[in-house]
Amino acid sequence: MAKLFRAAIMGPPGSGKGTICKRIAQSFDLQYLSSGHYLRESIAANTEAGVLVRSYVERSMMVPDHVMTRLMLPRLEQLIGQSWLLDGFPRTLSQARALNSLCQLDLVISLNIPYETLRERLSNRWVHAASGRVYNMGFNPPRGKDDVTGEALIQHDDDKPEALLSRLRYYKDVAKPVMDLYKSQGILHAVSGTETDRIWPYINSLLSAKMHIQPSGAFQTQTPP
Ligand code: G5P
Ligand code: MG
Repeated sequence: MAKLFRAAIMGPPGSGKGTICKRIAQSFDLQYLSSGHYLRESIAANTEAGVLVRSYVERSMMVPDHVMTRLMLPRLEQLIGQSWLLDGFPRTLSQARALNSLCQLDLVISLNIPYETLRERLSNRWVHAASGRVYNMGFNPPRGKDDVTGEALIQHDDDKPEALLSRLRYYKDVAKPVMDLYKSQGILHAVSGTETDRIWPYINSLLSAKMHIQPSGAFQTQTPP
């Protein structure tokens, strides 16, 4: 049986976590768990927890740690014996410690994307409110409205430059101790760049080396010499 492999991707809003995770999941056949996806699922279910979650997510604020760990850890417990990849969790030291008490990660990738790039991307970002599907008018444009439902897309107020700057400052402060923890464990790899397509070959090689396998799937061949 192949060795288990557990990884997480960290990065500020708009850094490309979701885009890269989808490529990794497809190429390396890993289970992919996105904190944002589960939060939106709980909002859609309109449970008591979902109503609480909505009040944070709508203002692009961090959801409290105890809510996050209660949402994520049971899902990971169900994946005992499987390899997986986390998108957007853990984001705080408290979340990282809770995760550590369940299992040890093999690799953490931190996306280091310049502010100007994030600003430009997020100002081009349109979202299908009900599902959370994200489009970028330049990089992955919709075919008019939402590709799946045909419903209208919206733009978040929090993606405006002033709000974005304070969100990014906050992200840095909170992420620093998490990155220090993973650095001390020798599993942190920081990747810098302005384009996902250029970052991807590096991440692809990193994962191939760490997992001792050749990737399969749609994103195998990239950047000819
Ligand atoms: P989410 O859903 O995790 P964010 O804000 O962290 O939300 P987001 O927006 O999902 O992050 P991303 O996944 O890092 O961004 O990036 P992406 O969606 O792949 O790419 C961003 C945009 O850029 C897309 O339009 C994409 O097409 C485009 N793009 C990608 N690459 C390129 C490129 O090379 N070029 C160009 N031009 N475009 C590109 O979390 C939502 C909320 O839930 C809460 C928080 O409130 C959060 O705001 N939350 C938590 N709270 C506490 N603890 C946690 N662990 C939490 N997790 C989530
Ligand atoms: Mg995302």
